[in-house]
Amino acid sequence: MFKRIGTSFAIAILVLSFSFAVGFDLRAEETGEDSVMLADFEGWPNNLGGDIGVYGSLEPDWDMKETVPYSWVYEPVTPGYNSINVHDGNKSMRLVNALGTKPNESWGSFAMDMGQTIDTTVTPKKVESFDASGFKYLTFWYKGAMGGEKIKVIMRDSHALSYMPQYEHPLPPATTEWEKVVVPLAKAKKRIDLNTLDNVGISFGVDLGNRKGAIVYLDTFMFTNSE
Ligand SMILES: [Ca+2]
Repeated sequence: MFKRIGTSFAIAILVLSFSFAVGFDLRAEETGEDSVMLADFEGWPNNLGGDIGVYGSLEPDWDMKETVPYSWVYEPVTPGYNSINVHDGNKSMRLVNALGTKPNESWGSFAMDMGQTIDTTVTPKKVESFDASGFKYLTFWYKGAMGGEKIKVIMRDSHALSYMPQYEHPLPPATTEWEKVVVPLAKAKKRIDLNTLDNVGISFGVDLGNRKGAIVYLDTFMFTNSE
């Protein structure tokens, strides 16, 4: 009798522990405590619901899109598509310098809002800020078409008075392989308010030493606690 009760009790404890384990796993995944996807470019707009945009020398000439490479989501319907230019899933982001509507602009940038647009009547436009203070790193992958392409990570918070980046993080020149970038947010924290992050982007223009027609691919932007 005692033995049977003991066994049932042990099984009950086992089942209970198992449910707890599963419960905790699900919760971690649902809330994304360890990492949050900012942009995988598989859906629209970005994974946080914010707009994406390309400006300056990166602005595409859509009339030429069948024959001239352009800055935008790189996907199976893109002319000349090759899956080696995608790191995860079927889509990445392609940046093309100075082949669009502003070939002589000295700067070019790609920008991602951290949340939905709230007010477009002010400058910079107001968006739903993202609290990145619980994460140690911003990580993503990049790959050049030729190698040697130069990019910089740029960030802006809700206190910014203009669209000029408040924090810039230079990177080694791209190679023709996919390279992982790990930006330590502790460094950014000295210049921007991570509690109300509004925009994360990439600078990729002539001003960084890029030639006309330089191409770089980006994929899988995440906020994470592990490198
Ligand atoms: Ca992707």
